[in-house]
Amino acid sequence: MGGMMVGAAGGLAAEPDGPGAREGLPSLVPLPVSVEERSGAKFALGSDTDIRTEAGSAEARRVGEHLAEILRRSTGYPVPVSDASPTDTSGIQLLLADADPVVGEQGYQLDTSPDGVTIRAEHAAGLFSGVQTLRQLLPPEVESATVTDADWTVPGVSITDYPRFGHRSVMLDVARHFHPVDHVKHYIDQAARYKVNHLHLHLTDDQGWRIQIDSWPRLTTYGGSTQVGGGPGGYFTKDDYREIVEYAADRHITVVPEIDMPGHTNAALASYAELNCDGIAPPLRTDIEVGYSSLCVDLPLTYEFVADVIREVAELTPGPYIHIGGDEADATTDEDYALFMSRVIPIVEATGKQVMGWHEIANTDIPTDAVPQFWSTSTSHEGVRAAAERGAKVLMSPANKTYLDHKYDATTQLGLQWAGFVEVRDTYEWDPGIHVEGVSESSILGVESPLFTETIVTTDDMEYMAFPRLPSVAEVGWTRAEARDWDDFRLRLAGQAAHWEVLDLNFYRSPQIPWPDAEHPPGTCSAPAWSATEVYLAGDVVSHAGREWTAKWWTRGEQPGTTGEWGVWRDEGSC
Ligand code: TNX
Repeated sequence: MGGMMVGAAGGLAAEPDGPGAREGLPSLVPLPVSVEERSGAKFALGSDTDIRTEAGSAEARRVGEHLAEILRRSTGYPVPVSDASPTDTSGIQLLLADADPVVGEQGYQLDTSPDGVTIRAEHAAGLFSGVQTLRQLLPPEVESATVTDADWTVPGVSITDYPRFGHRSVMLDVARHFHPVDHVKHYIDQAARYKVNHLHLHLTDDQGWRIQIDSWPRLTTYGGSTQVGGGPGGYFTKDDYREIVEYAADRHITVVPEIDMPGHTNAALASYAELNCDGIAPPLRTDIEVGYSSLCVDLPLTYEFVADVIREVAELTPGPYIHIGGDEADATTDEDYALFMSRVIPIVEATGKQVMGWHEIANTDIPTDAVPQFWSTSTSHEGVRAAAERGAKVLMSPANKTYLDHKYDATTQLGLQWAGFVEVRDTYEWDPGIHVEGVSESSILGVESPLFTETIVTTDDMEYMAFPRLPSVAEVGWTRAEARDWDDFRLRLAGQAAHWEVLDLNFYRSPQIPWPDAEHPPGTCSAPAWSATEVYLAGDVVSHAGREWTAKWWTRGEQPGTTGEWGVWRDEGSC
């Protein structure tokens, strides 16, 4: 059965394996630790394929049901799910025994044989990750919402895989524009595909309060009644919120709720006059200014308010973290900010939860189990460095690398740009383990890509900003730095597009990625591929990103398609 090691290229160059086989291995994102191709071990799903899950494990069964649902929807096969038995090893097996211990808490092994696919892990989280890999190994039609005809073959592979960082997160701001439960579930589905395992919900901000708090009902009935631009806003009832938490948990995603304070609190201050130092409620705000609001640090009622809110939010939170914001508190003096945090952090800890906060919290005396979230565009921060030195873990979301609300380039209609443009390559080429001075790999909890929503209204907007950057940051969080290579990644990312087409995702067709062209499948360009190090003269023709380009004058290192109308390369169309 001679295995062939597939390196960072993820098997793109593998040989076709008999008539009707799809060429090579499908591209995988995030790139697994090791993928060995096993020609002759491919498995064809059929109407008799079943799923067998570790006997006695309700969690493994849930993962099996999740996979069955996807397969039934697209293949139309019945795909029954039952207990695994040692005597029948055919079909799709999801097992919690005999995994190589190297896979750890979240990793898995996936092996195909002509009789089936076996995924082994130590925990259900690993099985779930293995199932996401299996989805990418199947033809893109597996994502179809209706029964489709396709060659339901899984290529012969042996994969061992586990993440670099245990905490891989996305953030969604439901405060600037309210995003109802359906939008959130949709986002969870997209994130889960790329092995993201946390969802940070930015639940409160100046423009709206989005989570029901029984002891302070006007926070939502009044404070949730509008949003950026003046639309009707909205909020999650506790039942809505529980529904999100459960939906996420079914996809092995833990929800981290954020109550942003002491700044970003205009909606709360507008809802309750008595929370203001002067006793006067400000009007609701629908603009996107930041840094003007602050809870009243000297007021005893402020801490009763915080304790009530945190208690009710903690009750809704099975996960270990509560995020207390703490960013951009420009209307709070440094002394007041430190005093506020010294009183609020113990309130959170009294509920048994761990504190997360934007990195400004590290300017105060935070406990070592509090997690500062680094969002700066700079690569040094004294407070964060000192917290890490004392043993704190840091969550990495540098704005110029991970902010999904930022414009890709000058032509992007949506988004902000205070941290500069954030193209796909920017989100890929950085290393969380060495990004911040004095904060080493062992101090990094993980990586997050935040989606602030000042300009983001619809699910189409969300998709456009998140794809393809969300999968890129997801790979930064999952795959070891030594195994990551931009030239390889862009090809694998291009390979994801076929799945996104089936899902009807509104993704941004970055000129940095060689997207497949349905009429001109990749590989039919005859001109030599553009190379960043080659010197080209006027008239030279290259192929790049599935298109042909002619140089207008001498050039080196300037990528075709990135410099617009006045660039050196003339676009001759797709090839
Ligand atoms: C800064 S990042 C903010 C948010 C904005 C975002 C827009 C951070 C911790 N605070 O209030 O929505 O920029 O990119």
